[in-house]
Amino acid sequence: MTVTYQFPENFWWGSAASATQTEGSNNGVKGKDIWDQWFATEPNRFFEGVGPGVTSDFYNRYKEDIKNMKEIGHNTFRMSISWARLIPGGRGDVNQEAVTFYNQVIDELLANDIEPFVNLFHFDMPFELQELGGWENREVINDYVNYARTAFDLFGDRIKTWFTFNEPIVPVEGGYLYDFHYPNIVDAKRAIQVAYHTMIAHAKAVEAYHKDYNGKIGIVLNLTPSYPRSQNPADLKASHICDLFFNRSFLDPAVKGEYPEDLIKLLEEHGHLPVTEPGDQHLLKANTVDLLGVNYYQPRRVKAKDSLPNPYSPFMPDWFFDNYEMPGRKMNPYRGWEIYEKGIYDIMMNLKQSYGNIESFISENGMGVQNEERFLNNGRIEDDYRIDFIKEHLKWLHKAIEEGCNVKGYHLWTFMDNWSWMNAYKNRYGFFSVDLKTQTRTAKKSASWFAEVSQQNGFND
Ligand code: BGP
Repeated sequence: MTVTYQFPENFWWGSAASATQTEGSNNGVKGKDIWDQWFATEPNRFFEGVGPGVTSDFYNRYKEDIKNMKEIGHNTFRMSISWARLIPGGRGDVNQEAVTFYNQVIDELLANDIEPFVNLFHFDMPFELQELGGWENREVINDYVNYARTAFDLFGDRIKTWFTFNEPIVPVEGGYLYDFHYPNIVDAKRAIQVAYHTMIAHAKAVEAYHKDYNGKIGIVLNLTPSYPRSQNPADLKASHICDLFFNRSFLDPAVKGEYPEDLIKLLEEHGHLPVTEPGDQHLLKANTVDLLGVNYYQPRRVKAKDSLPNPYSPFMPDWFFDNYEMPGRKMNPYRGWEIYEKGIYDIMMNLKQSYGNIESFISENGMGVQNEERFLNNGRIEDDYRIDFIKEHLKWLHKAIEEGCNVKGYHLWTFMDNWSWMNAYKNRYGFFSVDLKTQTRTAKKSASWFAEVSQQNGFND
C-alpha cells in the first residue's frame, strides 16, 4: 500500500554546512583558527593527513554550489561565518574582504530564493583567543558578543534566522574530555567551565540580537536520546544522568533559561560546579531562544556501570554509566554510528511535552559513507542507502508533525561532500560528490530524489 507523506506548507527543505569544512582556509584573507593551528602541528591526527586548507573551495565556487542548491529544490540553507575570517585574531578590525565574500554568498542565495540561516560558531575558535584560554576565559565572551554584534550589523538586514552555536557540547567533549579537538585537554572541571561560558556567551548574543533586531535567533544542539538498556532502576538512573550531561546541559538553559536541578546537585557533590557571576542566572532566564535547531545522527544507549570507576582516573561523565551495545542494532558501519530513525520522533515528542513545543527543525541528519565511488553508475553515485536513510527519518518526523510537534523543516548534513574535522574526507555525506583533485561537483541519486521531495513537499512510499 502506498502512503503519502505530505509536509506542512512552507516546510524548509535544505542542507547545512560550516565555514571551516567548506570555504578552504587558504583562500582569501583569514586569521588562524584552532583547526589551522592543530593541523599545522599534528597533521598525522587527520585522516590521510588532509587539513582544512582547501576543503571544498566554496570560497571560489559558491555561485556554482548555490545554483546546484536551487536545482535540487533548496528553499533554505544553513551556513556559518568563520569568526577568524571576519575578524582575524578574533578581536579588532573587520576584514573587508570577508565582508565582501559573505555579502556575495548571502545575496546569491537570496537571488536564488534560498533563505540563508546563519550560524556564528561551528567549532572554530580563533587561535589567538584560544591562546588566551578560549571559552575558559570569561573575557573571550565579550569578544564573541562583539563578533556577533558585528555580524548582525553587517548582515542582519537580510539574515532573519540566526544561530549562536552549532553543537556547543562537541568542543567541550572534543577539546576538554575525549581528545578529538584542539586543545586536547582532559579535565572535566575545565570542560564544565567551557560549557558554562559558552552558554553565557550564547545568552549575551541572544540579548544583543533581540535588543536591535526582530528576526529569530536560536541555537543548534545535537540531541541524542539516552535510551536505557532496561527499565531496571539502575539503568534508568544511568540514562537520566547521561541525559543531564549530554542533552540537558545545553537544552534546558537554552529553552527554559535554567540548568536542571539534578545536574547542579551532581556537580556540586563532586566539587565540579563552574565559577559563575552574579547576574548570570537572570541573563539566562531572560534570553531563551526563539528557535531550536536539532542535529540528530544516532541514539545513545546506556546501562548501569559494570564496575566502579578507577578512583585514580580523572572525573568523567562516564563515571555514571556504561555505553550499551543493543544486540541487533542497525549500524552505519563506516561512521560507526547506530541508525535509529524513531529517535527523531522521540526528540520531537520530548520537545513538545517538556519544552513548551518550541519551534524547531532538523538542522542536521545524514549518513557518512566511505568509498562511495563503489556505487558509481554511469558517472553518478547511486546512493540508495542515503535515500532510505532520509526517507525513514522523514516518516518519523512526519508522524511527529501529525501529533502536533512544532517542527518546521529538514536539513541534510550536508550539501556536498566536505571536510569532516579529524575524519577529513573519510566519510562522504553530500547530495553532491566532490572530486578532490578537480573539485568537480556531481549530483548523486539522492540529489534528484530530494529535488522531487522538495517540489512535491513530501513523497509517497
Ligand atoms: C556534526 C557536525 C558537522 C559534521 C557532522 C558529521 O556533529 O555539526 O560539522 O561534521 O557532525 O560528523 P563527522 O564529520 O564527525 O562524520
